[in-house]
Amino acid sequence: MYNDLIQKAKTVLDTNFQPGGFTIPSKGLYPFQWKWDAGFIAIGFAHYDVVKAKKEIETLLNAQWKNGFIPHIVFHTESDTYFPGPDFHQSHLSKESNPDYPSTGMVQPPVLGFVLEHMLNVVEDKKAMLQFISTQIDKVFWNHEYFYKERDVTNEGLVYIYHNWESGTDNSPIWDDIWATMNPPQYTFKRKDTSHVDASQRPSNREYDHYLYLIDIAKKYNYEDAKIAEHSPFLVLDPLFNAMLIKSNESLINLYKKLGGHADKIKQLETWQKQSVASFNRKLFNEELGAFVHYDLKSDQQIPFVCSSSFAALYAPIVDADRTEILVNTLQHKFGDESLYLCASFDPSSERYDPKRYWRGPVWINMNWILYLGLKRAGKTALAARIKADTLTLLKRYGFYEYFDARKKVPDDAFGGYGGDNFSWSAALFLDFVNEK
Ligand code: 9WN
Repeated sequence: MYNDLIQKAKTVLDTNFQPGGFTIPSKGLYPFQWKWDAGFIAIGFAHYDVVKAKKEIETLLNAQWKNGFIPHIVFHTESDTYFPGPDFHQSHLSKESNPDYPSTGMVQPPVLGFVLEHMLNVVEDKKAMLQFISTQIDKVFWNHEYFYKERDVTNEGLVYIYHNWESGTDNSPIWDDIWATMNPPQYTFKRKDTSHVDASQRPSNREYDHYLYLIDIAKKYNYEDAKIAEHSPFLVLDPLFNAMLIKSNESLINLYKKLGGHADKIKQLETWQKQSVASFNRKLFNEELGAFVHYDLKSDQQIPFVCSSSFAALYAPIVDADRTEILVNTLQHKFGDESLYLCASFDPSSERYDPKRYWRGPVWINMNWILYLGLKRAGKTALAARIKADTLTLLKRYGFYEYFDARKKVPDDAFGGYGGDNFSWSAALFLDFVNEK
């Protein structure tokens, strides 16, 4: 049924795979290796080219810093089609950075634990994959150790992000109130993204000023975590980021058990996990909204908006039966209107919702994949089936775009595929959806 599209998805991935052994998310727009993209891409490759799948993980982990940090972008090669590049980020300012790999000084959601477990589930030759995992898993464990040591300022088992790009959901309306507390200078720079993508689908220039200013603050303190935590106006507990960490903790425990030994690491992961799960439920649940929300550590209060990140917890061992009902109810009520594809990235009833612009409303395939697996885990098979069907419909209707209009009927029959075309994780996760056993 999907034979043509499967072939196209493989072509997208194979074309985006670079001689250096990593895959770019989209030609021109994103010419380097991104962390959470690499994880989703490796899952796609695991379905038909295990060598590339392993290479993707290896190449990313080679860029790990001395303190276990894994950067959000690794600048393996030079390119002048993206801003801000290595010259702006200057990772060398950090004494912890990896001198062999210029990178950014920020992170992205910790997907690698569950990516390794998912790759193992997908491949035929489990023995060979486990052998590969045994060579990489300690680096992922060490990355979690970094998070718990350096990014858990309140000692609650929840890790903060200091930049919207760390969340992966870059210009979500969630950050608007934080921007309102800042007054960054107006930067003079040449946007590169808007030469690849219509400006109406991307963040505004003023939003970019905020993004760049946060990086400048981090640079001023040579990317030292404690100093960033003290001085950055942006310090947030993100429910997607922390759910990914908890899911990956669970996967690391499962994988270490399969590998045998490693009792000390399993014990450590279980200790982190217990505290993280309890704090996640206590601090990030908003009773009134019936969903998990972001928490602003600077103003010491929740950010009361529902977005697709609010439901990521379903994919991890976080939510009890009662809360699952509440959460699924909110998802259905707020996002489940039949005129919309699941799942808009931001509450469609909010005045901040924008169906075209980046993370302010459109549907993203990686979020749908997380929510799909989460709903399945929660036993909500009908809603899970709907989100999978919607995902496949969108990809068939528009192709492997970066994000999609959630409206089934786009005004004036306009084209609803947005952002970069031939986008790697849309192709990769399509392969995972259609090859599901
Ligand atoms: C900044 C690569 C990345 C994704 C992010 C997505 C977008 C970058 C940008 O592209 O962000 O990291 O320049 O807009 O928001 O989730 O990892 O695909």
